[in-house]
Amino acid sequence: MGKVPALRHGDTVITEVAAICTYLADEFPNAKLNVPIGTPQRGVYLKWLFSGPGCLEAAVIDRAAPRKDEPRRAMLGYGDFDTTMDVVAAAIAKGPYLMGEQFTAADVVIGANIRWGMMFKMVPERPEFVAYAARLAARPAAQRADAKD
Ligand SMILES: N[C@@H](CCC(=O)N[C@@H](CS)C(=O)NCC(=O)O)C(=O)O
Repeated sequence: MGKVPALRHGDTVITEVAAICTYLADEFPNAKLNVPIGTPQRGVYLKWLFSGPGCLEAAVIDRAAPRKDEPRRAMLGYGDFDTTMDVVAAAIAKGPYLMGEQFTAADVVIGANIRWGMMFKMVPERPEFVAYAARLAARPAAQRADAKD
């Protein structure tokens, strides 16, 4: 499918941002980017990982490239754009990260979407989003990644 990004780890090739991030977080638990099986909050963590591509990305892309016919709300996995933004904004307003004090792979997925979306004026520059993107960008690992990019 020509997918970007794609990760090769040994003989395994993984595509889909959320799958890549979930895989790396589980494969390298010492980095503490996952919420392990058996932790009650893992359900919330998985919810955010799946809602990155399932809701946030879909809402943003639909807004940027509108459909010819307005789909019925119930047909969209994300409901509507404004609700999707409100839900993410409320979650990160509690902060500093989606899972509270722990920075996880879910922040990599959702945070990249928010940052990229604001960069291209596809996500509104709400104060919660601007502050969250700044928190993520200030992380040393993000700065190392940006320097390589
Ligand atoms: N939903 C994608 C987001 C990344 C994405 O949109 N990738 C685009 C390129 S930026 C892609 O691979 N498109 C397929 C193509 O260009 O053929 C994922 O989770 O990997």
